[in-house]
Amino acid sequence: MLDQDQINAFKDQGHLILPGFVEADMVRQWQEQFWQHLDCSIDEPDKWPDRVEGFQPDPVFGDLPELQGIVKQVGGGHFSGGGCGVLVRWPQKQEQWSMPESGHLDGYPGEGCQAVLMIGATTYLHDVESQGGAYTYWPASHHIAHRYFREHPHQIEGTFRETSEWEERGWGIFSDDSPEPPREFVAKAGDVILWHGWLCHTGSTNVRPSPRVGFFSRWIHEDDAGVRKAIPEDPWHHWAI
Ligand SMILES: O=C(O)CCC(=O)C(=O)O
Ligand SMILES: [Fe+2]
Repeated sequence: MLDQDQINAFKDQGHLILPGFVEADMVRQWQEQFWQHLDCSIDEPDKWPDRVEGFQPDPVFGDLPELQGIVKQVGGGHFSGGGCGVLVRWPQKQEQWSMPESGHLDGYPGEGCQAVLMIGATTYLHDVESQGGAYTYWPASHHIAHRYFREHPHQIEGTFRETSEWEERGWGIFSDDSPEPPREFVAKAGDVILWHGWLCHTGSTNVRPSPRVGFFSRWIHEDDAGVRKAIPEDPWHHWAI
């Protein structure tokens, strides 16, 4: 469960970092499962596959009781989802690293809006250093999306990608006016970042020797259609915090 200071920081910054959230023993088990699935080890880069298919940790990240407890706390029991996306960014040492220039909001993969994301959680299977393929985000940018969708409530359906502003700025609509520059989630294995569904974010290039193995869990509101119908003045209207 989060304490009041953590809740305040999450609301203010649109994200919250929980160091050492996943127990070391769990991380070790997940590491074993992962490398067993790939039939090689982290010390055998020559054997690493290009793509990782069909891997799910057991238990899945989104099922960890401590994480479910937090999601229940912040969503008042009305958020549904969890699961575990597994996103691997293998080292690309020949690439030049630079900080990503723009990000995206989850929920808008193709045309239209898949669902309005409420909260996401990300952890790493191995430590990730700077320029190591970190999840990268614009701190406090969730306020920008809230302002934008208050002004343009229908664009919640994804039609912001049909506007002239989009032509000019793309996803910059949700990050250009961010109070701070983008930041990498540089973290130890098992550290967790909770992020508001409207936090602008993206992946980044990995030019370090270690693979970036990210686990992603996401929750939407059980009444997603209702959430889309009106953008409340209080950005926390659908939350329990
Ligand atoms: O790989 C990352 O760190 C970010 C991936 C991402 O933004 C996504 O899967 O929606
Ligand atoms: Fe994303």
